[in-house]
Amino acid sequence: MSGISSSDEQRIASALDGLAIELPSWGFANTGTRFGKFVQDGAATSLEEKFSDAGTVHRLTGAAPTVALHVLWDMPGGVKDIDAVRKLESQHGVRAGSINPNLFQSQEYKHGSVANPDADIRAHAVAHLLESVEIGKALGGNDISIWLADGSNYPGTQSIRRRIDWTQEALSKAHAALAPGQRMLVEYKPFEPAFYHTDIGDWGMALEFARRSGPQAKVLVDTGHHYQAQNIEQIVAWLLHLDALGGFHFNDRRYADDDLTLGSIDPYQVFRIFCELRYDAYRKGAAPQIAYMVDQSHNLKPKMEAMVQTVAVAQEIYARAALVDQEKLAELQDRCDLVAAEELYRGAFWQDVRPLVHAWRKARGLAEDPLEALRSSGYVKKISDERRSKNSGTVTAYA
Ligand code: PSV
Ligand code: MN
Repeated sequence: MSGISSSDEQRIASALDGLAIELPSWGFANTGTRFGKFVQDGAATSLEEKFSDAGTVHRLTGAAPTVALHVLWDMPGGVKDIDAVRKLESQHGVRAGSINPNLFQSQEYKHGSVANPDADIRAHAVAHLLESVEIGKALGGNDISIWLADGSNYPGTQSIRRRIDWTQEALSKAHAALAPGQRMLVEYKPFEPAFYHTDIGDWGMALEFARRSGPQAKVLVDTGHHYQAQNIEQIVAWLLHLDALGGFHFNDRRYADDDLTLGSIDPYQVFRIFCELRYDAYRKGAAPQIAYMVDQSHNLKPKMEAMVQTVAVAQEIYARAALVDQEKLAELQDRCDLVAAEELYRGAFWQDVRPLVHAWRKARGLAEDPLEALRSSGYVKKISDERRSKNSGTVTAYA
């Protein structure tokens, strides 16, 4: 391959060895937009089916060993469902990953969950957070990944300041309940469903909440949760600098929180984010502890294919980022040789590393092309036949 040395190849192989992508259970189910869902015969209709699908993606890619769970959607019985989850883990060869409390769906959360002006509702929300922490503990100290829909739609209708206090109170309580080593990830989002103010609206707010909660709290960056034109890699660089980055929710977008598949619109942005992560590992001599999670909604693409494609894209772009020669880049940056520095950076992005990623898979006994392997496996046909009747008549508007 043009300009790729054997040390580059080794760097790519060890980078890929260290890259694990967590898949969202909800990415296999019938999700869509708020205007409706287009039901797929093979969509997962139960937690068992989600585990089966995630296990299949992992078997095909070797890079997706965990599945993120959303408590209400996947474990409506809370801690009572733990044995069932453990069974599914061993049946399907994938472990439960981050535990996502659901503080946005119930009717009582109309004016917020942990920041609701009603103390009883706040207490109810905190109890759910604490139960989520317990679930995480029981499953092996899994991360708790918190996203709050809390906010308001109209100026003056809610106290931004009091809601800061209430949110902090709840997050501090959740942090105090964590097991040693268990992490709490705080996700931010500037808008939707709240359209005037969101209580955790950006990375500064998430960072401050995390810091005040305690050392096991980190920030989660969902790539879709930014204003247009925001420099996401700079946010990533800052969070890494502060040792405050805990994880990602990967997806792509053209307009807002579109939840499209990773790298489908702007693969260069994914590359720039991965470059910051690679730089951090280079600078510190060890990879940061980051949960690389996917948060996508596949309304039109076939769900299994979309997931396999996402993992493959993540691997390909990560491999390109691993090609950047950090020492050389730093040298060029110090000399302010702008064009040469940019060419080195951009040049890595334009390398076709797919043959090397294929070779990496082959060396590990995996299918060289996991998408092709999925197609020829007959898995999608099988699940479509098995689940068709369960999926018919499930068209409902997306909440
Ligand atoms: C909200 O838009 C979000 O990104 C949060 O992470 C939720 O948990 C997820 O999507 C699924 O609704
Ligand atoms: Mn998210």
